[in-house]
Amino acid sequence: MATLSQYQEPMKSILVIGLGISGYSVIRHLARQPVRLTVADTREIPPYLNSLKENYPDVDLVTGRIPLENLEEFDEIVASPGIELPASVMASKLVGDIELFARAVEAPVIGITGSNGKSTVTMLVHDMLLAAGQRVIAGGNLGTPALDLLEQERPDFYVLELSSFQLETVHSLHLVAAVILNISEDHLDRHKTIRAYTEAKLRIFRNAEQSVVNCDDDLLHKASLGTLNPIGFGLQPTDQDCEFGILEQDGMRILVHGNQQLIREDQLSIQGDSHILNVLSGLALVYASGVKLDNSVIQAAGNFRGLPHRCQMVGEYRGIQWINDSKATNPGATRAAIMNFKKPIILIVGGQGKGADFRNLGILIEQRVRHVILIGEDAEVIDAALSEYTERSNAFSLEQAVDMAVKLANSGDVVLFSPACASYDMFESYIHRGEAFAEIVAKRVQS
Ligand code: UMA
Ligand code: ADP
Repeated sequence: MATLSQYQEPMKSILVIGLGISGYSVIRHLARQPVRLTVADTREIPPYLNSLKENYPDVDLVTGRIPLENLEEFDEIVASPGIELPASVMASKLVGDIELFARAVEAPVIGITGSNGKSTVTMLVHDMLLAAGQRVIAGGNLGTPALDLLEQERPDFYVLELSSFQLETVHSLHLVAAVILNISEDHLDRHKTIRAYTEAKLRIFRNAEQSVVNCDDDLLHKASLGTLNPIGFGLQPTDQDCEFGILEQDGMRILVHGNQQLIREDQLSIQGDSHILNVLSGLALVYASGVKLDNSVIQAAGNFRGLPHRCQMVGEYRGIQWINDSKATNPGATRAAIMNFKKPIILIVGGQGKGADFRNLGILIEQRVRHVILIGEDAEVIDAALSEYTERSNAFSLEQAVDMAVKLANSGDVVLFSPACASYDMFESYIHRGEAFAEIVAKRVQS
């Protein structure tokens, strides 16, 4: 007679690619299920190697390479966002941590993507929901990996920052509200074309109950017209398409929802167009999630002081403002940063350009920037792209760049460190880079 075990499905075999923070969160999540796990990483000593050996000795491990030759053996492949896989890896079997999160999550999820402002809006929405008395957990591409969030007590809302890499492998994410804040060139070394990059981002709207749409961006506006229940936001008067917008009164901008005035620009803790847009999108997301925009929510929006390394003032000496915008890892963020200041700018820029076209910054730089100081691996590429515009100098190090800026800046100027590039050529991360800048400014400028 056949036993029950003879009729049981064979154990699923899953390959996890990447043993960084998200790969390890995937292992932790899957290890609770009856599956056979293998993890592979191209690095000989990936970051979570010791934790894996200590806590999950049964997981098969391949280091120094990905076993591309026997992918057929696996029922599913869970790839970390940072790894670029050859096209030969079967798309039907390929997922990422966000897909696993989507299958397991039991509370409403708000999703936020875009080229710039994701982390800021994620934390802003988190603060606004908290002020509304909701239990809320935020993470994803920012801070705690999505799957680790599921280990905490179930909240009223999850707020997820989602990158294009994470969205590429998502199939069943069902968001209560979703936004693409903006699109500008980024990660073209991986996505190859802006179209492929945009398509990855647009996946956030699949199955979203409400889409929050940037009306100032024609491409995004058109692309999201077919989505469910779009709610528009933009730096423009409100109308049917653009529910969250701006009313100008006596030279002052007021953020409005339809005809309802919510908050004046001078009541926000951060000034500048990009922040107004971030607040409008945040308000639209909270509203789209079914939470009332009462006074406590509006106050939380006004009190939000921003995150470190995003247009953060790190000193003001002899009438010169020193701004750390190390998180500007693409030209779009640097464009927004330049636009935020009305004063003459000395711009420190450069690092790893990720294949971006810096010529698009040329005209704005010509109009607003007095001098450009170039640093990092792609300094020459940026120098060539800006050759028709504004004076430029090369610095060998960030210290030298700051010293040059000290000599160039006059009272009333802004020295803006907004690299428009990734940091990995000279630093461990954008955080390390921003801290280095702040320290150098404190040492060399204050003294
Ligand atoms: N890597 C290898 N071999 C491998 C696997 C990875 O060399 O086999 C390299 C990658 O090329 C990359 C690095 O290791 O340079 C990290 O990749 P990863 O996928 O292991 O990354 P994690 O450490 O797990 O972090 C990832 C996100 N990183 C990326 O998408 C590159 C983190 O976003 C995210 O916070 C974390 O998961 C938790 O979800 C960081 C990021 O830079 C902040 N994101 C990009 C951005 O915001 O622009 C998309
Ligand atoms: P992300 O998570 O998308 O990288 P962050 O909130 O960390 O976004 O900000 C990254 C960079 O983008 C910073 O330089 C910041 O000053 C800039 N930024 C913030 N909001 C916007 C916006 N709405 N548009 C363009 N740039 C922005």
